[in-house]
Amino acid sequence: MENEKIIQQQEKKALFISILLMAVFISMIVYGIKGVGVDLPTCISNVQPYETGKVVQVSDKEYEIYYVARMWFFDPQNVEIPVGSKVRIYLTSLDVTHGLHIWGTNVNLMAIPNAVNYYEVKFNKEGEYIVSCHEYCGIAHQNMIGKIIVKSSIENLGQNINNIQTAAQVGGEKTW
Ligand SMILES: [Cu+2]
Repeated sequence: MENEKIIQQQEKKALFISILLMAVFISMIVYGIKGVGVDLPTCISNVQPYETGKVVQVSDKEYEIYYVARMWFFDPQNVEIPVGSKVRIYLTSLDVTHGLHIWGTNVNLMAIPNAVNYYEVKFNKEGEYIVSCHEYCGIAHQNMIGKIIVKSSIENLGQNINNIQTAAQVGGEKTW
């Protein structure tokens, strides 16, 4: 009888600790999403697969980069944006499965033919961010390198203005 009581108490303790642990784990997930802004990359269906890469300036510090991955380069290869920009990244592939990782950020997407993957990132620090393929895609896989150059102000951007379309030019349309 005495033994049963002790076992019951120990069971209660174990139950309490496991519930407490569950609460800690769930609150860590909530903190990750709300506090740190951790998000999962998503495959989206409201953007048609496209064949040419482009950079769209939506507003002052808001950009969209439409990446195309193919053997063995990214289009666009180099992109310049002002510091503090919010960038929506769209990615598709024209041939095989590639990957896209932006060094120093948590952007890590797969480039899949006939599908568009999406992630949003904010660049708070100036510098050159390497964009590389992380999915072995053939003989020249290691050449799949691009750059996102984050500059202190928009006046310093040296890129060809023809490569940038404003949202008005695109007409807010996300289909081609
Ligand atoms: Cu590759």
